[in-house]
Amino acid sequence: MIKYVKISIAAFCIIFFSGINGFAQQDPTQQVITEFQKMDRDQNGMVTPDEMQLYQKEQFNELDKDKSGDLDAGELAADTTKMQQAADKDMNGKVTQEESNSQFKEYFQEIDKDKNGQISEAEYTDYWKLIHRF
Ligand SMILES: [Ca+2]
Ligand SMILES: [Ca+2]
Ligand SMILES: [Ca+2]
Repeated sequence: MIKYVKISIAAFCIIFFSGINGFAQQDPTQQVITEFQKMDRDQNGMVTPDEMQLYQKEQFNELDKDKSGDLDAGELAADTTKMQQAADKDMNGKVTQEESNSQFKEYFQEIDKDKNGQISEAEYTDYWKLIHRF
């Protein structure tokens, strides 16, 4: 199983890097890269834990339309990245700031494959490719 996943990442990288200029706007890979660039504040090509937390807060506040401090089902429906939706650990249909915060810390650990404390664009796109299988 692990072997299979590694092979598919390698295959993806080849397709990804050789085909990047040909990708259309609506390509999911392009959307993921756009999201990565939003996270990468200083645009140095790496996302730090601080940058991840800033992104989390911004995304949360943007979705929290009624400023109640948590995201209800209606607000979560507007979450196009689905990153906040996954944070509802107790499955009560609401995501608190605390849940959201700890979810993004988990994301960081999961995405940072080489454990160097920073997320590269390749690590980020590989992660979403595995999740969404595009
Ligand atoms: Ca950065
Ligand atoms: Ca709310
Ligand atoms: Ca890394």
